[in-house]
Amino acid sequence: MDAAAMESLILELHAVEAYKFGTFLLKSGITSPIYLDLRVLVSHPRLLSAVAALLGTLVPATARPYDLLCGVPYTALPFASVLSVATNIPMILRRYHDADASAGGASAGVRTQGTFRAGDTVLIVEDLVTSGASVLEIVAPLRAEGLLVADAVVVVDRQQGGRENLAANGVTLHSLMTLTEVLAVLVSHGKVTQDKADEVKRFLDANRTVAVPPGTPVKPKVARMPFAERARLAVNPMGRRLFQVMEAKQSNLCVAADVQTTKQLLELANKVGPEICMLKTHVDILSDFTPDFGGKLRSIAEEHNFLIFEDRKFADIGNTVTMQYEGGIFRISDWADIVNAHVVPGPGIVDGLKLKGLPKGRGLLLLAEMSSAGNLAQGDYTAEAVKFAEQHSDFVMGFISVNPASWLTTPSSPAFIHATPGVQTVAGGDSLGQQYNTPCSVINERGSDIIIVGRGIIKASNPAEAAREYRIQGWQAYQTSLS
Ligand code: S5P
Repeated sequence: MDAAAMESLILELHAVEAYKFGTFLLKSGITSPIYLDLRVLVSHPRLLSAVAALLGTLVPATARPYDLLCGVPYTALPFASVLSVATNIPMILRRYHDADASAGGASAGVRTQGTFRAGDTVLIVEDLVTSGASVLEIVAPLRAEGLLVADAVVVVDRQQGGRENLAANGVTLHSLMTLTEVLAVLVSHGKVTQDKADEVKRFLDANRTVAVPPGTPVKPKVARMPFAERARLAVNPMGRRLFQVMEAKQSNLCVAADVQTTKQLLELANKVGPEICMLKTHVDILSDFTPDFGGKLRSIAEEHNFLIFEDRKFADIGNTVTMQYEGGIFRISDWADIVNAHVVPGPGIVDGLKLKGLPKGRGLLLLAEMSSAGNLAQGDYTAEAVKFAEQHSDFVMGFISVNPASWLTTPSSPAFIHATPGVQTVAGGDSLGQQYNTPCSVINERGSDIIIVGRGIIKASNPAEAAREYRIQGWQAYQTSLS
């Protein structure tokens, strides 16, 4: 917007009393000598539609195309609606508080309304930004649903840290005007006195960085190194390869293929293959296992470039597990790139598995934690699993973890990978003790690397599509958490 257009817009907003001078307590908790009330625009449709159109020019769709608009409730909803109608870009609606979602009515419980798909890009529309907290409150749940949010447009940037807080969370702020620009125009047109303007300036100088209030979903708790760098740190070759596959396919999704027959499993592997870095099997569930199963699965894995993880959960003494790993009907070590083990028997279990697995270039995940309610893998037990891994980093590539952020302390930890089961798009559980967290929480808050999803994908009406959505959510969460 050029200077003349901005000047006339500022004067028009002044004429409808959008700028108020006095003493005001802002949502961010600070007392301000100026208050911007853009709600008044609903009484001035022509001006409202002019402002909405200008907001639409801030991020030209040609520069950064977006699929959807989302207004921050409530003041910005009319701006977003008018812009949506004018541009034919659909909107989505977020409720103001989660509590609103539990109110009765047909849409009770629905958090984001409107039609959208994971991977759609969303432009956030807001009236003004102080700390940026209101925008971040909307961005976090949208991202948790797999939507991509990179830009927010606002009428006024109050220049109090919002731009920086948003940038720290991967959102670029685009504003029609700043508070400084508003003051300059109003003073030059004699609409406010120089004294008043100076008071506002002093206030701005004293409140340049308004902190985001506690509890606002902000930067992920976990800052991490890119998988590509961690591939170089990994000691176990299969661990290195997994990091590389994840980077190449932009996928940190592992599907738990808990189906009953080899036919179903191979079909599923073909369907979800393009989306995953790893396929997890429970081969002892299959009712029709035949010795050619491993070869068939390996050729699908090669075609789609994923690794095979047999979730055998070995738990016996070293000598026994060597036989369980190599022999029997399943001959797991012949076809599974990765297996896992409990640490309850002591380090001998790792020695035993390593004896058979290492010469074949395989890798081992240790169960440091479990997802089921009331499980005993915690505290000292988890710490022991870390010690075992460090002592055998040539074979142990990482962990089955649930909340590694709470126990990751050792310097070697970036070399190890964390895979977390108990993942669905909605937190909750099943009737047998399974506990679910969302992809965003698993990666960003709990500090894991890989989401393991079973029923969330295999019971979906379209598992390939569901896998795509989980992959996007998991990968987006990873990207947000890059340091
Ligand atoms: O602690 C654990 C460890 C594992 S490997 N909790 C788990 O749920 N798993 C496995 O992850 C479990 O055996 C199943 O194959 C998968 C979770 O499946 P879902 O259907 O609950 O997603």
